[in-house]
Parts: sequence; C-alpha cells; structure tokens
Amino acid sequence: MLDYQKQFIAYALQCGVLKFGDFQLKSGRASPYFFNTGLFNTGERLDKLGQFYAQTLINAEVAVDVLYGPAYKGIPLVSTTAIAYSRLRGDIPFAFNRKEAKDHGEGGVLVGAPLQGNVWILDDVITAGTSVRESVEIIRAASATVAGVVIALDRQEKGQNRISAVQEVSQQFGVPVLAIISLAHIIEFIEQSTEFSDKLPIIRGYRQQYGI
Ligand code: OMP
Repeated sequence: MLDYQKQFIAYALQCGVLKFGDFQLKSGRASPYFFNTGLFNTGERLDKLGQFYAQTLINAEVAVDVLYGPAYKGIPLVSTTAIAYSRLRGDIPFAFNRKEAKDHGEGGVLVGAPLQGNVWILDDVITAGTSVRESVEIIRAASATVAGVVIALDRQEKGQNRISAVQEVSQQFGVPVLAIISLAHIIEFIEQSTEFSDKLPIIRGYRQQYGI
C-alpha cells in the first residue's frame, strides 16, 4: 500500500466516509463495512478528495487528455480532480454531462471541454456499472477514446457472473478501472492499526465469502 492510500483510508475514517458496522448493500448482502462518498461534503474534504483522485491517475502513469464526470455525483468530482491534477501536472480540460438535454442555447448534453483524446471517467463506486456504461456511450459518440475509469473504492466482490462489477466494466469496455483503494488496502490498514483490530476477523470472513 502506498502512503497516499494509507492517508486516504485514515481520512475516510476521520470523515465518517468509511464505517464499520452492519450495513445492507444494494446487492442485499450484509456488509461489515460501508463507504459513503457523499460525506466528502465540505470544501476541505472535496479538495482532499480531488488530490487523491489526481494522485491515482499520476501514479498509474497513463495518458490523460480530458477528465469526465457523469452527472450528478461526477460533477464535483471532476471539478476538484481537474484542479488538483492541474497543480501537480499542469492544466487539464474537463467535461460533464447534463441529465436532461437542452433544446435551446448551445444545446446538447455535454458541458465543459470538448471530448477528445484519452478521456478518463471519474466515478465514486461501481455497483451495477450503469453510469459508466452511459459515459462510455457519450464519450465514444464524440469520437474520443475511453482511456479508463477511476473510482474511490474497489470492494473486490463477486457479482452474479463470479467476477466483480469492476472487472465486468473493465472487460466489457476493454479499459482499466483504477481505484484509489480496494478492500485489500482496508484490510492491510486494519492489520497495521491497533484501533480497529477487533474488526479484522469479520472483514476477513466477509472477503472469504464474497471476495474475488
Ligand atoms: P450510485 O453512485 O448512485 O451508483 O450509488 C452507489 C451505490 O453503491 C449506492 O446504492 C450505495 O448505497 C452503494 N454502496 C456504496 O455507496 N458504498 C459501499 O461501500 C457499498 C455500496 C453497495 O451498496 O454496494
């Protein structure tokens, strides 16, 4: 685990984004942990979140021409990541979509920079992959390349096809899906901490049962 990944987990715990307890997931599974990115809900938190996304792209040493955030949650995400990325690597264009196409003014569903070259989709967590699918269609319709997807957490859980939602998206569109952190990092973090050591057996058990 890299330093910034450790810092991200510590910060997510501090903000209440990462919680341990009993949670019911969209899939119906009972999970001993939950990651609620909606709690990155202050200026400072959003600022830091953008730095972690930008760091993930930079660490992956990939070509990045445009950042794309699917509405609605991807809009603050792409804005803060573009700011952070521009500070670390120089200016970077960004774009997002409207949920409702405008039929007047400039028209269309896209706002921001033109989609061209290697476009990276920024999302929070992938559960069913619906928003990524829509984003891929929009980007390809603009004749740009979907270079990949960046998410905050990869839960590394088996879906219906025995692979994870992240692997499914990656295979279906033939692109990498980068995550700031994964369940494996959370487990490593807990192993190294004294504060959460009591959570280790139940989280390991959960991974044993549902992990990929
Ligand atoms: P969308 O961003 O709208 O796709 O929602 C993400 C979904 O993932 C929501 O239904 C959340 O409840 C769910 N989710 C998390 O946000 N964090 C987790 O750790 C696990 C889930 C989940 O239900 O799998």
